[in-house]
Amino acid sequence: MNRRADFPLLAANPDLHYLDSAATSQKPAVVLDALREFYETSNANPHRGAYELSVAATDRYDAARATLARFLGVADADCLIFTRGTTEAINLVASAWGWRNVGPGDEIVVTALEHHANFVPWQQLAIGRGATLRICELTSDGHLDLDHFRTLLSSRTKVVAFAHVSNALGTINPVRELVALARELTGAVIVCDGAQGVPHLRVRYDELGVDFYAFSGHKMCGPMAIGGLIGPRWLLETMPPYQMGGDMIEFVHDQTTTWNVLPQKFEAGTPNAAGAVGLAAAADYLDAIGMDEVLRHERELVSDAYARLAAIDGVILYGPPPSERSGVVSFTLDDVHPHDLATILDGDGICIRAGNHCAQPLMRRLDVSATARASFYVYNDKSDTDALIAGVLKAKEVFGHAAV
Ligand code: 7TS
Repeated sequence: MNRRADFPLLAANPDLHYLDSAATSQKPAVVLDALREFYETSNANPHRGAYELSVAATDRYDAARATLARFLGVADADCLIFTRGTTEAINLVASAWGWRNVGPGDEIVVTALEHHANFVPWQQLAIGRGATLRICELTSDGHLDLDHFRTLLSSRTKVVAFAHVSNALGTINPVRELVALARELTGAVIVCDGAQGVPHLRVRYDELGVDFYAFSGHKMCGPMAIGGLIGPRWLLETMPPYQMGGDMIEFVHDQTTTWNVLPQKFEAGTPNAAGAVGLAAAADYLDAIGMDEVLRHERELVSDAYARLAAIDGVILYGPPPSERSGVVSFTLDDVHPHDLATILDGDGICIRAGNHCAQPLMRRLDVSATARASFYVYNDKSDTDALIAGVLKAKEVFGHAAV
């Protein structure tokens, strides 16, 4: 089905082939309308005023949280904290929980396919607290090596952090298996980076078994600078606030302060209420398509792209087979630098990502400095793949290699 017409930027640029949705998705009109409608009808600072308009803003913000909680299978909506996105959500856990609970001799387990947002906060926590960072390696086809993962886990493990889906390879990690191993062998807090999970898979937080789950709105058709952290109430209640200021306090005495209840304890300052309302509209949009259909559509496109790229002499593809990944395909072409390839493609209106995808530890393991990455979403169709393949063949010619 062609959903391109739902997205004003794409509808206005019929020749544009947007294949960088893993970086950020385009936004449907229903999301842009929701943002505008919030500011036109309900704009006031939530939680601050006793007047009707402020109550309306608060209601809209709370309703957005309830919508997201439903969409993500979170029974206790107060345990869904709005953040700027995945990066802030993971930093919140590493700071508020990590710095109190991780110490010398403890271990933190991460994986080699993490985005820096789920790697550097843990690495720096380990350095700062005298703990050890342990890194789960990958199999040759871009899956986590579960045998290695098992060997890293022990009673010393305080945190186990992994992505739901890899942004660079599209690998879908076996979350329940990872959780089962971590629960069996450690007493660790389990953190899942869902930045590439929520946009592409049907996520039921309450069934995943992880403790913390982080996500970003802008990769799931929502606005930028809104996303969230989901966590268990008992853990969130024992954690100190991450930031201090308005809204997150109960009483401020001269020398001490007590904290507000969840979720406000972790939402200091004026919230991005319009963003939350826009994000709820995005969740409703995806829900109407159905997340199973989203993944089916992406798989169809990525399978076709994978097969056609594989048929081009000089293309190397990275990661698991298409049936085991989300809508991402990472590749290199001969000795053409991925940035040069992206520039050639850009000349024909084809937007792909080139670089290390904020996953330098992964690039080292793949033994490349960068890859080209095309990522598909609900608005892409076969014409985008046709353009991609034509662009890659053209780049081969431009850089002096005979096209197949
Ligand atoms: N984790 C993963 C798996 C991601 O893909 C990203 C962003 C983040 C965390 C950070 O999300 P943010 O919304 O807080 O920035 N990934 C990408 C990408 O692949 N290209 O640009 C951003």
